[in-house]
Amino acid sequence: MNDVVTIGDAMITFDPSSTGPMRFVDSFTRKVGGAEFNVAIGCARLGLKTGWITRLGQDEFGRFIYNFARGEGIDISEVELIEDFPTSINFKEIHADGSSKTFYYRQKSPTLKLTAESLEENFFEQARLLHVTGVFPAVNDQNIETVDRAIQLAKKHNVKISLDPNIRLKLWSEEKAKTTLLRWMRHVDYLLTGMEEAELLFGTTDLNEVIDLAKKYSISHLFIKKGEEGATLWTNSHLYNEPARENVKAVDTVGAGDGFDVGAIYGLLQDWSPEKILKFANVIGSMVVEVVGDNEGLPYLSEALNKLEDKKIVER
Ligand code: KDG
Repeated sequence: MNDVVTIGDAMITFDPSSTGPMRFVDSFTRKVGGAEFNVAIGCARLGLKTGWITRLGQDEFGRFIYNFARGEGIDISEVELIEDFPTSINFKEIHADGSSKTFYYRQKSPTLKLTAESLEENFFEQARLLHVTGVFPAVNDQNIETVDRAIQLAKKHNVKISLDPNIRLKLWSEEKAKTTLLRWMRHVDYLLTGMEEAELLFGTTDLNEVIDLAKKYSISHLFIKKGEEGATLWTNSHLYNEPARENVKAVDTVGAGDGFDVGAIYGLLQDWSPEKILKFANVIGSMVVEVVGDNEGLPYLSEALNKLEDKKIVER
């Protein structure tokens, strides 16, 4: 039985050896990435039983990701390697302030071989939470149908649903992102979004209006991620605000939102107080930006709890 189930398109991520425009970078390090995959890695590191549904190419990169996921202790029973479909890749450009650009090579993604019909109902039956984001459905239209079915199965088995809009306008249009994600909104229990994405979806940056819409969709927990300014959580008619962790030196901001989601999911599944959930989510997001790579900064539970409690650790 898995606590968390997610579904996504993973990539080999090439991290640049130097900052600045990618055309001047002459070497890269091979890592792995993918928004939903990052969340799976983070949840597994915290000790949650985590299942991941995907298709990878039957190639060297696909085998590397498969073994990586297995090494992290993720349930890969719903991962298959597909012949003649290359594993997706992306190259990152990182700037001196930690911000970045991404260049995708993920057409003819192996997830084209993952259909709604191929989802195993028993994978959802005993899960506690299904995490979906806007990246997987943006990769190809068929993935939208697959998420439709995943949501249907989750609802059938009373599995909570978390959604991170993760809107990638290099992959789909604003209009399509909006129509698709809003169609799923009434099934969402936990919405984890930035204000920019909320504006694209709901047409407003007024927090009260966003809360009213969340109520309309029966969202029980609305998280607003604000990066260096911390985060806000609206739940049970209350609004909670937590500042970001202090003295964080960001070297690579990619994956920070996924880290936040991991902390929020963990806290929600432990039934923690809203304040503690927010703080933990902020802490994990901040740990991700302190390390180069989309998921290398995702902590093990003891590391995250030490940071949460601000414990001084003897390192040598
Ligand atoms: O959230 C981090 C992801 O953006 C990264 O790992 C790669 O999935 C990815 C994407 O689509 O950009």
